[in-house]
Amino acid sequence: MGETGLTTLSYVNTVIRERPRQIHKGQCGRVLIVAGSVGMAGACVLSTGAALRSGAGLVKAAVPEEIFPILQIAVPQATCTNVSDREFLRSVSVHDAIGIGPGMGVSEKKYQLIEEILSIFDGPVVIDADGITNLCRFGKKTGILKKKDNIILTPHPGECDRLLDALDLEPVSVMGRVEAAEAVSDRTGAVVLLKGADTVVTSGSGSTYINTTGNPGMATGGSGDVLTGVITAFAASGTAPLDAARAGAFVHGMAGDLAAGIMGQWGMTATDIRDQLPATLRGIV
Ligand code: NPW
Ligand code: AMP
Ligand code: MG
Repeated sequence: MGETGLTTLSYVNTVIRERPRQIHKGQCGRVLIVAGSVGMAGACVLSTGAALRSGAGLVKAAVPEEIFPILQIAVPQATCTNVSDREFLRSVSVHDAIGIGPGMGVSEKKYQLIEEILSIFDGPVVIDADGITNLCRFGKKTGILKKKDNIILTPHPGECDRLLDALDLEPVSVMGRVEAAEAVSDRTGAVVLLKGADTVVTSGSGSTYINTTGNPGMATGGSGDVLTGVITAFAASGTAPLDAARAGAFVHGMAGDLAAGIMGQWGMTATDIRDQLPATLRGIV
């Protein structure tokens, strides 16, 4: 284990900057969110909404057609495309960053979709939740797990255990949080964000940072789906993967702290975290 640093407000101030006066929406980041399924449309609503609330200029959700109406009503600013339509794959490369996984479901077909997107797209890709589970369950041991630039993996400890198992490593409880995150990063080449109190963000041993925001009120369903949207938006704006993950964890945690201040840790939900993103960013920029 190398030295670890902290992610603080003064660092995030250097990453999230004032917008140039002449900027237009096409220059603020084109985000694609591949998430949601019947029964988990909410995960996509949260990621997509969070990306919009984190400065993304244009956001598209790739979802099953059955849940278009939910998305279009809950997030009217986003467009929808049918994730099962192969035509959709042709538009993948116009995006600046892609977020894959929240509530997408776990199946061989979903795994193949992820592989296909990764083979087409060289920009930053945030892989979370079912995206990680698909890679672990259906990817060959050397599969995802083959080194590719620009990948950000955002596991919670349960998902991290799946990654560690796929890599023939011990679970988080044995390795320790920092060591586990660093090991996954070293082996995959990805930036790894291990969620929880004191979120760890690392691009491998020697470049590891502990987040300083957030609270136990964030232990609520959908909280991580919001984080996917935040990090994808930051990456789409041109922020490098390690910085996007560190700033994303900080901003998400700070929005959680604002939400807890208003709603309390017991009653706050993921939508409260999403809804505090604008005030959080207003306080930073
Ligand atoms: P246990 O049993 O709790 O101790 P899963 P998921 C273990 C979507 N969602 N935090 C845990 O252990 C997500 O985006 C949709 C969490 C259990 O064995 C995913 O796509 C919502 N778990 C999908 O649901 C809102 C921890 O890991 C396993 C842990 C499934 O995601 C909710 C849980 O992992 C949700 O976001 C930790 N600190 N440590 C929606 N409204 O549409 C250990 N575990 O099975 O991948 O379940 O995280 O709920
Ligand atoms: P997920 O499990 O994917 O929904 O993600 C949960 C999100 O809430 C992550 O960003 C975690 O870091 C955050 N979170 C969960 N529990 C805590 C906690 N006790 N303290 C701080 N942040 C937390
Ligand atoms: Mg999650």
